[in-house]
Amino acid sequence: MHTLYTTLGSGNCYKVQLLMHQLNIPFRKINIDVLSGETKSPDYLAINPNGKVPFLILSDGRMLGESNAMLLHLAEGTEFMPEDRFERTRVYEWLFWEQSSHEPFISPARFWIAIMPEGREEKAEQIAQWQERGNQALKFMDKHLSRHDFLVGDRYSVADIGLYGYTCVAHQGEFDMSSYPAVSAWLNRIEQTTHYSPMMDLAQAA
Ligand SMILES: N[C@@H](CCC(=O)N[C@@H](CS)C(=O)NCC(=O)O)C(=O)O
Repeated sequence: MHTLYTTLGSGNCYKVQLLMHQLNIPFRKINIDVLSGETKSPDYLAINPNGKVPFLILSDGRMLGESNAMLLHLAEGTEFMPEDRFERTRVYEWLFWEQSSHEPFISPARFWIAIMPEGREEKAEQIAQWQERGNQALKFMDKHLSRHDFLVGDRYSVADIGLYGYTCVAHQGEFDMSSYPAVSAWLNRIEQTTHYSPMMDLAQAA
């Protein structure tokens, strides 16, 4: 069985759990307390020297960091990964974009507003910058999704799961989702897919 090191409330951890849940892949979940610094503890660094979650140990003992690398590995050969070469490349394109132009802005804005609000005042200037860049990302997604039901090939794929991880909690970073009707409709569409489960349900599952 695979083992996933994860933490509560992380979109990066959630996306991997959601894919495994939807693929019905059994896995052992080990919760790491990021807020108390457990990712930087000697015990955890001995497992993952990069000191981050999620971290996946495959059933054969091989290890993987980076949520989107995990998504690509787990989706290979399933209905979540297109067979067509160009569509596969489009999946990579969205997942690379998520880590460069979406998650780095939406995730910290949400973190300092909803998860660590005691730091909000001190971070106010940065939060405003993250919100500006996050809004650019949501606008870009909205334009694409106003013409397509899903991100790649008009069918649900691992690209949607990768982007869903933090888009579904963007409102917690005070992103006004009513400004993004196509993104909101896409979130609803994902929530209707087979074996979909919300972030907190999967976080609390054994
Ligand atoms: N690019 C990485 C980001 C991983 C990441 O930043 N994880 C955060 C939680 S979402 C973390 O481990 N933070 C704790 C730390 O940096 O010590 C991925 O997609 O997996």
